Amino acid sequence: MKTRSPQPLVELIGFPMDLGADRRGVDMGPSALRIAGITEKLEALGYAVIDGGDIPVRIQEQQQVRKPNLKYVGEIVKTAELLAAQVCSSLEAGRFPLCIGGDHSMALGSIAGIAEFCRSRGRTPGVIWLDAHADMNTDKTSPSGNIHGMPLAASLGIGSSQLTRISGIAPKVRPQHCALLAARQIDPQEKETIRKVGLPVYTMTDIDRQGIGAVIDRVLADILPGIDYLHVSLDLDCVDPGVVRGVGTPVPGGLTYREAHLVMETIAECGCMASLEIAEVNPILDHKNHSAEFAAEIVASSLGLRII
Ligand SMILES: [Mn+2]
Repeated sequence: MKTRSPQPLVELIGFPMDLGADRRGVDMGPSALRIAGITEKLEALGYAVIDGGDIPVRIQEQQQVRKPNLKYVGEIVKTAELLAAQVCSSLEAGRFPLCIGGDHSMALGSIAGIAEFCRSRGRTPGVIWLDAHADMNTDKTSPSGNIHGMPLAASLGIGSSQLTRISGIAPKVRPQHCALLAARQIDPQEKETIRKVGLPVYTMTDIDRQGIGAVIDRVLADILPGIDYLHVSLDLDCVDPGVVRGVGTPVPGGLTYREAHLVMETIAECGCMASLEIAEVNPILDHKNHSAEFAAEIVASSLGLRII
């Protein structure tokens, strides 16, 4: 794939969504990231940044759960379509969409927008998914019915058509063009689905054994030749809760501070990332906005911040 232009205009798009998760507070993520100075950090790197504001999401108190196996599906699909349209038009304008969440159901919309953009230009999208979980559940397998555990499956065309058909494209991306990194909590039925579709997964065990540098180099070497477009979807819970505790669903044994930065620095060096999203920042579980500040630094690393 070709590398993107060196300094595209970055468009921030907030997705203040917590309907996809049981634990509340991630709807404040976009605000926490703005307060953490995400715009200023990117401007310091020489980027021009525009803030596209937040996608309007109705609060939980205004709604009811009608489908317990797909909680709040109506509002999540509606807002995902709005996000998809904004991401697609941002890409059409030559910008770099930076989606800030919000729970990880955000990826239903961001990847839908990317798929729409790629389809109209005959391009092949690929996704690097950094997450403690696999997000490969469906309405049939999810123990909770929480949609933030389903967006990777849905993007691959697996699960309820309500989720897979967002923006009218299914599948949006192929398993061989994706990689899941830093996983350490995968449900038994998700494991079956992963094996069935052949999704490449690099668990924390793989990262411990091979080293994060070798793993990210291999992921890029494997997927870049087959794609024209790279999206990175980062669930902040990929990082160890000892480093960031303000995340939606913390799981011990995650990436260290430096491992997380090295992944993003390596992605920056390849100059191949065309869009990025940061999900599951939860200020309620945090202390003095530390986790959003970490997330903002991670974004800066992925867009070229270097130590020297
Ligand atoms: Mn996730």
